[in-house]
Parts: sequence; structure tokens; C-alpha cells
Amino acid sequence: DIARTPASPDGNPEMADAPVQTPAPPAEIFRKDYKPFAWRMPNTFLDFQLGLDETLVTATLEVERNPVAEVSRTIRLNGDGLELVSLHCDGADCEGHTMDGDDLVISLSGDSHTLTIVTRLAPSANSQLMGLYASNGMLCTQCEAEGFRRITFFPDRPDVLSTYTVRMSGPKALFPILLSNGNRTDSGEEGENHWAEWHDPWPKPSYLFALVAGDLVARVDSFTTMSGRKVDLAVWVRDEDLPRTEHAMESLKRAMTWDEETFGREYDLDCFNIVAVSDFNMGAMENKGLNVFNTKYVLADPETATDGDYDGIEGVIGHEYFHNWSGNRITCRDWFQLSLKEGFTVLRDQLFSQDMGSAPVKRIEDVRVLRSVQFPEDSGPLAHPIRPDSFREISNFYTATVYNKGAEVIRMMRTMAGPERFRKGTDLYFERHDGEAATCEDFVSAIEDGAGLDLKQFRLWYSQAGTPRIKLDSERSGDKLELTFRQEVPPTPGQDTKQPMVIPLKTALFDRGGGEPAKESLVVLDSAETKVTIEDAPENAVLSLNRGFSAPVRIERDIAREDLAFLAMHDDDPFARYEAMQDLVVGHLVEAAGGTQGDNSRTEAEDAIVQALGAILTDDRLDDLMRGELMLLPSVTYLMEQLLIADPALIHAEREALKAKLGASLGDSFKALHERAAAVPFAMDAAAKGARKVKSLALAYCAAADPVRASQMADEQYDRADNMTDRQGALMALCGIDSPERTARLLDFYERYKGNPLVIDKWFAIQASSLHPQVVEHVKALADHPDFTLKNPNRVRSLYMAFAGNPHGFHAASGEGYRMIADLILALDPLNAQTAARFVPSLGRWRRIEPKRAGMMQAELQRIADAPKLSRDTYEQVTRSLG
Ligand code: 0A1
Ligand code: ZN
Repeated sequence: DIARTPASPDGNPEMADAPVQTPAPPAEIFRKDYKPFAWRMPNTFLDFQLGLDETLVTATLEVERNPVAEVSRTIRLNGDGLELVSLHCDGADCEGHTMDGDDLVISLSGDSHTLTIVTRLAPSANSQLMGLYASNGMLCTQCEAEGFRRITFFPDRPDVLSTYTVRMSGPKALFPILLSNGNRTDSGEEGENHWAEWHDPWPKPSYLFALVAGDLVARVDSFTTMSGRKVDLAVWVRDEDLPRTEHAMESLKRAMTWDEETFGREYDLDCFNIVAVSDFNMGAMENKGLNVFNTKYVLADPETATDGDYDGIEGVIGHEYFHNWSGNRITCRDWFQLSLKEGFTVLRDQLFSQDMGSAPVKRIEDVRVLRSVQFPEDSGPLAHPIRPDSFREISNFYTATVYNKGAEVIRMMRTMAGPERFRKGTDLYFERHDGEAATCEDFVSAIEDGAGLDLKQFRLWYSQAGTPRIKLDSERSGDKLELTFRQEVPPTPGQDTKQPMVIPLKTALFDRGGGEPAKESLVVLDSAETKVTIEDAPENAVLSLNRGFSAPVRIERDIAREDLAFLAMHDDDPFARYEAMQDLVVGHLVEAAGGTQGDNSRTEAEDAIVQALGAILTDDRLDDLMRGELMLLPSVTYLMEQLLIADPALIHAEREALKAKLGASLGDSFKALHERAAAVPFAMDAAAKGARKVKSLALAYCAAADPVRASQMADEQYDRADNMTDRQGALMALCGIDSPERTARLLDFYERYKGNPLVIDKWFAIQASSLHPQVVEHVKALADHPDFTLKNPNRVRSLYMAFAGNPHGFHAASGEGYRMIADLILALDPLNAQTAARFVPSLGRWRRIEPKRAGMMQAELQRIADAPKLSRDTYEQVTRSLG
């Protein structure tokens, strides 16, 4: 049984009063221990008597023996801090039942029974935002991964599928809108109260259950599917937010069309509802027919949302919608298979966004996220395979590895098969496993059979953690170029030795003499050492490698600076061009921060970068969206990843110095670019979005070189702004400069947007991520601001995630940054364990940081570990991080 022993106290009101004991460490659960559940749950009826302070839930569960599981005389129903009001079995008092921790274990003698369970919930007191909770006067649920057990006793595991019928009733004045999964089948009024009944015809696991009740209004629309069925669409928000829902609705319709055209997937209910809530632990949730979203991924208008926000909304709306097939119609057998739905759905949302906008730019953005978030995870104490082997708290495994590396792994299959054969593979997967709770192995086999690939060795990507390193040596003999690729997968916690992986690398050879580039070819590495010979290689051949980032690996090779500069200017693969530019900068900064660079070499490196960037600024073959990518310097996190032991202050200082040098050397070009971009009127097309992107980047370079003059430019950009992208860009530049304008503009921004929580989040985040010398003091003061609260995850993240990602604040030499994050974790843990635990990884990087800071980080982790009462979430992350 994969159900496990109960949670440590997590702030549930019922548990808060329990006597304080030293809790046993939470149990570790293993993938290998999976066993099917002994019972089936064909039909589930839920009746909710809704109230903000108290909700009564009557669950009527049909249970019958599962013929393919071991026979059991009991049924274990998971609970988490539940108050049991009554329990009946087949209409009579149920005698044979016990509590095992939070779980309810009931003796059952026959082959099928009906259990009736009444539980009492306190939604307003639910600060964990899991199960049923109150947000802004409305009620909503979050059940993935194990939140349904906070609503009623149930086999809360994804392989138990049931057909749900939900009735809910409550005061009409408080909850005029009543929503659940599937289609509404009936409704009525009873005095002050009203009720609605919903039926979801598709059997689903409990984590996809949802209910929403509140005073909401909808933007409605409709979509006709490819087989001609009409689907009613609605985006539900609070009244004042209605004008900001157009983009979400348009994104939804685009996603529905795209999934039909690209994956042949059609929607399967009569309605599709999206609800925006302001208190939410994650981005959004794919509950069947009733997606619940963080307001951040729904609400947008040009005045309050940036271009990045617009893209985020399109991507997340797509992601949740695509889950209807990759996640809901085919779900996961157990939580170890999470990447089955998440890796595949991330790939689907990435391809969707690629098709909706600039494909190369989207690819570059996705790789940037992977390398700055997932690569550090893969090289640190929390490294795990995309299909983990064990966990204590599943919420901790909603990671960049499971999501983003998971997507890369499936993308590699697609690269090896080509899009048409890949589609045959996914068609077979959907056909074979529709209606099932499947495994990653099922997915790989379907792709293997449908696409005609041999993925035997490729499966290692599911079991081995760590980012493979490829070392390339090349040797010329006559006209031939001999390439030797050596691969190595570094050891990770619990995995000391690794086997060679299958690594598809797209390559092309360029002739620096000006000849045509050779046709792109795919080199597939599958052994520790692979040799490739290129015949008739031109004298000045330059190899372009891992084009489009065809494999999520690190490449190490000796390549001349001139060759990189050549690729940065001429490679016809946009990603490779970006990569060459990054490598040029990384090479210099790593040497500079490592102290291994002489003066001459520094000047030469800087000159090469100035020259390459100068060419990029004026290259009229580039569109501005792409130009913006090429202008970005690698992040400090990414740079730190390149060093075994990093000094964050040194890296940050060198990066800022380079920015200033570039700003000074190319000052005129930056100003000209800024001027040209400022003249482009506001629109949502690629050209205008590109102009806004390069505008704020040019401003940032100018600010690094000449803060006083740039202050004026920023001031002007701020004043002229008719959209949030420009206004935020200007404020970010101003925020790093110690000047009177800074204070005035921050005040202006606050006054302008004080009624809009999402924009006030930006106000906090801009200050917490600023380059200002006093950023630590600023963040401390902001924590005492009347608008700051630990109760809203968006607000917490806007201040503290931004700060934890600000190298210059977080890694302050005094250790104050570390202390602040540890204090936050301790304060937040009892309120919202999931969100608290997400701050641990930033401290967990200590082994890769210079000794003085490492000691302070480790001490803060230890201080958290020593706290008397930690949630399972934080306990697991802290103990793994201390290792
Ligand atoms: N399945 C969702 C992510 C998600 C997971 C857990 C949550 O609980 C707070 C919420 C959302 C997705 O991939 O979008
Ligand atoms: Zn997802």
C-alpha cells in the first residue's frame, strides 16, 4: 500500500490543540512498494452544506472489491486533520472501524458496501490552502496532490478512479455561484439558500475534484470542437476584474484549437470553467472541467500586466487545458509517475507557445529556465530523477526536474523520431491508455511502438539524476575532422555510479571562410565515448553543437574566442547563436571571477564581447524579440553553476562590471536603440513587444554605465509609459540607483496601483530584486509594510522569492540574507508548509559556495532543522539539504 503513516502537525485547527510530542520523522515512501488498492470506488456522492467558518460534508461512497488486488478485510480511507461527525456502513452504525493516525480503517466483510461519512470542515481557518479553503470571501478547493483527504475520508491516491456527483447548498447572498466538475445537472432554491448539483461523467481520481462557491462573474464564450460539439466557456472572476479576462479567454480558445490540430485531442464536456483565486499555492490546477487559477495567470490588461505576464497567462492556460488529456483522461498510477502528466504537458504547452509567438525566442526562454533552475537542482542535494524512487512529502516533488527536465526528455524522443512519427507515438499512447492511471513506462512503450524507436537505453533518463557532461575533442587529419565525444553523468545523492545515456545532439559545420553551412545532422551518443568523423571539413570549420538545445546536457569544449564570436554573429540556428554569445560571456566571467585571467586576456575577452554585442545591436536581420535574447547576460545562478565552488559576490561584481563596460563602450548604440524603440507605439504584435523588450534592456546597460544620466532616461520612460512593460522596466532601472527619483517613482507606482494586489506584488518584487546597496534594509522594512502578509502566497513570493533570487541581497556578506530567509521559513511553516518548503533550496546550495558563506547557510538550515515542530514538507527539504 502506498498510503503512508500520518503527517506531522501542519497547522490544522483540529491538530493545533493536540498535545505537543516530538513527532517521529515522517515516513519515506518507495516507488517499488506500489500495490493496487484493494477496493474500487465506482460512484462517489458528495453533499456540501457550505459556510465560510463551517462546512459539513456528507460523502456517500460505493465500494467494491478490486478483483486484481490482494484481498483485504479492511479499507483504509486517508484523512488529514479531519473531524469525523458520523460514519455508517450500508445504512447502519459502523462498528468495526479504527483510526490509524489520521486515516480511517474500516472492517468490511462483503464484496460491496456503501459507506456514508460526515465530516466537519473549517474553511476560514485553513491557511494551508489545501482541501477546502476560503479566499477573499469565496470557497474553493485544491486537492492535488493529497488535499482531498482534508475534505473527507477517501482512498486519496491517483489510481482510484470514481464517478462523482456533487450537491452543494449555501446562502445565495454569499455564494451566488456554485461550481464543480463536469456538467450542472440540477439546481434550486430553499429560502435564503440555494443549491446546485453537478455530475462529472468521466471517472477521475480524487485529486481532480474541485468545488467553487462565491460571488463571481464570468466572461463567457463558446467553442465548437472538431466534431461539431458546442462547449460553453467561462472565466470566473470578481466583478472588478472582469475587464481583465479577455486575454485568458482568447488563450483558451487558441489552446483548444491547437490541441485538436497538433495532437488530435478534442474536449469532452459541455462546459469548461476557469476560476481565478487570489490565494493559491501554485500557478493553476487542472481539475476536470473546472480549472482553478492563481489570479496572476488569468488577469491582464496593458496597464497592469507586462508582456511577460501575457505570455505566462497563455502558457499556463494552455498547460491546464492540455492536462485534460495528458493528466485527466490518462492520469498517473502513483505520484512517482508525476512526470508522466507534467513533463508531457509542459512539452505540450511549450510547443503551443512556440507556435503562438516566436518559436526560437520561446525555446531560448525555456532553456534559460531549465539551466538556471533545474541544472542547479540536478547538481545539488535535492537532485532526483524525473521519476523519483522515494519521497516523504510529494508536494516537494513538483520540481523543475519533474516538470522541465521531464519535458526535455520527451522532447528528445520527438527530436529522434521527428514530429510526424512522434505524433503516431502520442496517438497510440492516448488510444492505449485512455481512462487509465498509467506509468512513465507505459508512455515510453507507446512512443516506442507508435513512433518506431528503440528506447531501451533511453529509459535511463527516467531513473538517473544529474546533468550529463559532454567533453568534445576534435582533431584534424587531412580533410577529415575527427570528433571524440566523452560523456559523464555526475554522481547524485543515492546514485554514485551512472551508465551512459542516449544523447541526441543536433550539429552543423560552418565554414568561416564563407562557404555554405553543412546540413544539420543528428549525432546520437550512446556510450561513454563516441567518435564521429566528418569528411571534407573546410579548413576554417566551426562546429555548431547541440543546436536548438536538442539535449539537456552541459557541453565542455575548447573553442577559440573568434569561433564563438563567429557563431554569435552568423549561426543560422537562433538558439546556437544565443548560446555562442552566452559562452563568450560565461568564458570571460568565469575566468575573471576565478582569478585566472591576466590583464591582457581580460581586455581581449571584453573587446570580443563588445564587438559581438555591438554587431547584435545593429544587425537588421534580427527582430527585436531575438535581439533582446542576445543582449541578455547569463544570470549569476547560471554562472555559479559553472564553478565547483563559487563566490557569489565576486561573480556578481564581475557581471556588473561587464555590464558597465558594455554600457560605456556601446553607449551611443544603446541610446539609439532606446530612442528607436521608444518611438514604436503600443501594440501587442511581435514588433512592438520586441521594441519594449530591447528598450528596457538598453536602459539597464545605460544605467550600469552612467547611473545619473540613465536616471533621466528611466524617469522619462516611466512618465511616458502607456503600459506596464515600459513602466516596470523603468522602475527596475530606477530602483537600483540611489537617487531622489527612485523614491518619488516608487511612491507614485504604489499610489497608482494600491487597489490592485497583482501590481502591488510587482512593487514588492521590484524592490526586493533591486541592485540598490541597501536592498537588505529595504526588504526588512517591506516585511513590516501594512500591505505585507504571510497569508497570501503571491505576496510572500513577491517579496521573499525575489529577494532569495537576488544574489547581491541574499548572499550579503553579513549573512543577513540567509537569516531572513530562514526566519521566513520558520514563520511561514505552521501557516503554509508547502510555500515555506519552497524557500529551502536557496539555502541548500551551500556546498557549492565559498566556505564563509557556506558555513552561515548551513547554520541557518540547522537552525530550521532544530525547530521543535516542522511540517513534513520543510522537514524533508531541510534534512535532504543538510545531507
Ligand atoms: N497540476 C498543477 C500543479 C499543482 C500542483 C499542486 C497544487 O497544489 C497546491 C496546485 C497545482 C499543474 O501542473 O499545473
Ligand atoms: Zn501541470
